[in-house]
Amino acid sequence: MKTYATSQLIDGLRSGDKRLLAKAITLVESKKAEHRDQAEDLLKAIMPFTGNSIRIGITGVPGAGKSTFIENFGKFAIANGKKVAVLAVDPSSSLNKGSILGDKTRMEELAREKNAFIRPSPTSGFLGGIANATFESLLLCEAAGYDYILIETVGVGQSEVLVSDITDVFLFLKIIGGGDELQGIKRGVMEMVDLIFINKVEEENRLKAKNTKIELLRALHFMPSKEKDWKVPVFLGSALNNEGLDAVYEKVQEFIDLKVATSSFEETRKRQAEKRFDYWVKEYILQHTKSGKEGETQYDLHKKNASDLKVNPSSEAKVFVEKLLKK
Ligand SMILES: Nc1nc2c(ncn2[C@@H]2O[C@H](COP(=O)(O)OP(=O)(O)OP(=O)(O)O)[C@@H](O)[C@H]2O)c(=O)[nH]1
Ligand SMILES: [Mg+2]
Repeated sequence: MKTYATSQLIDGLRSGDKRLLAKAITLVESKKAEHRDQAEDLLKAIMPFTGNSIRIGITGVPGAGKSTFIENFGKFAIANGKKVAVLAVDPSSSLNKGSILGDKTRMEELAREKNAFIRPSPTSGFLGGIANATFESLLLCEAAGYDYILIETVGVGQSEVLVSDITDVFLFLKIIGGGDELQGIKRGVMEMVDLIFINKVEEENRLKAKNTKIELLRALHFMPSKEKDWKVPVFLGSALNNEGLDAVYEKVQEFIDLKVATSSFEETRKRQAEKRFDYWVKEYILQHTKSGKEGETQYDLHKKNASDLKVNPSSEAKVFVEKLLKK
């Protein structure tokens, strides 16, 4: 990786250079010790310019139409004078180490917009998970002046870092007949969701979609509300035909206004920052214990003990950490 001076990255992203914004993201994504110092310098320097975007997580089963939705929603926001960044997380790319060609091509029109920035990232491989550095990437996009950060991810399953841990709005894209269990509608999603958009509603399935909406509203009625004074709305529309996205756009603003008015906006961001702090504490402790020749040897040795199945992994981890932190 070609190295850039921190000041060069800051000036670049602040002045709207998308190539340098991309370089900055690559830097914060790196776990290499030699990159971490610079990454932290960079994040420290841009901190005053962060926090001003609306962060939206968009989830749905593969093929639900997330990328199509983001493309048209993004274009709508841009037409309203906003700048839009997209962080698309592709679970498969961590397997083949590739980037998400599919998403890139599907968001072609948005990618051509001057006021749009699209960044595909690999995930840690978990459904609903986001890449380890998605939060830090989001901060860089904010410092670069983007008003909306749209994060695309599949499902909401178990993961170390969930998209709802770093966003203000959680939007669930549902398709009819996809199997509710499969779509995580029974649990998980319903507890986290702020807005639901039933996608691919066209003439032939409109009636079915309306019934699905009634069922969803009924189910939501029995859920404890995540946000005081907020009833999760269910929209019908078509991302492909650009139908219903303007209503979502307005509703997102209404939701943000409500959260700001009740202080829940700031409170949520504070709780999220605490979680992020804990994430990095663990990460840096792991890196610290593994650093240096002795650390590396000890790490490999104790990990091997665990993999031999003779000792239990948690006890072995405790022995390893205590030994190294005492040194
Ligand atoms: N008929 C119809 N097709 C749509 C609609 N929205 C998306 N599609 C199509 O559904 C397919 C999948 O759309 P994507 O936007 O790639 O879906 P995705 O959720 O991003 O998929 P993954 O990234 O693979 O999880 C594409 O062929 C889209 O053209 C819609 O409103 N109506
Ligand atoms: Mg997609």
